[in-house]
Amino acid sequence: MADLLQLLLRVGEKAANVARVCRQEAPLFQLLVQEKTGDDKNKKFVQDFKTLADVVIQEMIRHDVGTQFPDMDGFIHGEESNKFENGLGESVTVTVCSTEEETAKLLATVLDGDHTAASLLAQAIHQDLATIEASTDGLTVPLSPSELGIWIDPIDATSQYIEGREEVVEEGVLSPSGLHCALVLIGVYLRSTGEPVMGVINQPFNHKDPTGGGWRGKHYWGVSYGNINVCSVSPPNCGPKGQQGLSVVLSSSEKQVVKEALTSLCGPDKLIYASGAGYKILCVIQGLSDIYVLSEGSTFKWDSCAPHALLRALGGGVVDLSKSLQSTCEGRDHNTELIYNQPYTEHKGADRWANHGGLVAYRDLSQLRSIIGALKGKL
Ligand code: 2IP
Ligand code: CA
Repeated sequence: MADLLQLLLRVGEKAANVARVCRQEAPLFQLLVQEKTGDDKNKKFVQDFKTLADVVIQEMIRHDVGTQFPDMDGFIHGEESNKFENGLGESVTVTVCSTEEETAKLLATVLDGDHTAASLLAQAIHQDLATIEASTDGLTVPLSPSELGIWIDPIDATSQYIEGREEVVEEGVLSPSGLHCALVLIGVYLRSTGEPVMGVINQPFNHKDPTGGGWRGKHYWGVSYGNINVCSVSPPNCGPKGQQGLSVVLSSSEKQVVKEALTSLCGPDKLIYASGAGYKILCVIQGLSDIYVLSEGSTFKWDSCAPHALLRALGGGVVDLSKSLQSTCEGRDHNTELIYNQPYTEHKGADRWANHGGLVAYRDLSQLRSIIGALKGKL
């Protein structure tokens, strides 16, 4: 597991590099921000470039993990399908090839022959990165790759990534929108039970290099299995809090009835709105907010798996909101925690992997109970 964690940290950093390169290199940036529709759309160009950037990152992670851990092949899932169809009805499967040149050639076919853009992307994909500094020494977890599966969100909060607003983010303060909300999320779950056991989060746009060297990223990781709970983020030292002190982070599109119930519980000024499902859970992990509540089924397994593992390592978790509202269990109800190995078979496509019941991300069980109590009978 320590080997797998090291590899995921490295591929997370490579993914962040690809995300940064797409914004830094003019030929790629132009493709990223242009939305071609109708007559403007070149029929040889597949879908949009942002989808291609997502797929390229996802396939790179799949390739690198599958090469080092062949037992995980077939259990590495992501948000995007790697099969593209262009406006001419031609189908192209985007994969990472064994050499940079071959990958560039394949990418050029979906970039309508733009060899400059294809080469820049291929270069970032095939870059060999040094080992990432992480105090994983002595970390042994009795799990083998053949017991594990992976969920990848190549770039969460894509809209913030495309819009690209550069906020000056103060350390330790939740900042609602901007490039820093875009995250690479890689979560590992146990195939048998579906519980999240390891997570790597890379924030490609954490801060700007003060010497003018462009954006610098930051990574976070956690492992939670049995008695082993290790997280790169120290548990926030919040001290005991009354209900009036609880802060809740929400999607700006959250329902009015939820906002009202939570305002009654926590008091005014305690509801904060932020972009990105992954970023909101990261805010709970870092103690920038106590709880994240989402009443809609608008997130997916790839959004929650990685940050869920970090929260578990800190003693918290992520529960299904609608199951929690029905539960009569007094203590921790393990049946309400989100799991990652079972699709909703009555749904189709990506919706099979949605967190349909909504979710609540928490660090402290008593705070979760207060929130569930406040929402009971309201939804
Ligand atoms: C999105 C993204 C959105 C989020 C949505 C996710 O993933 O994180 O920001 O909505 O749930 O599925 P909101 O910001 O309202 O919480 P992606 O950007 O990868 O599509
Ligand atoms: Ca997402």
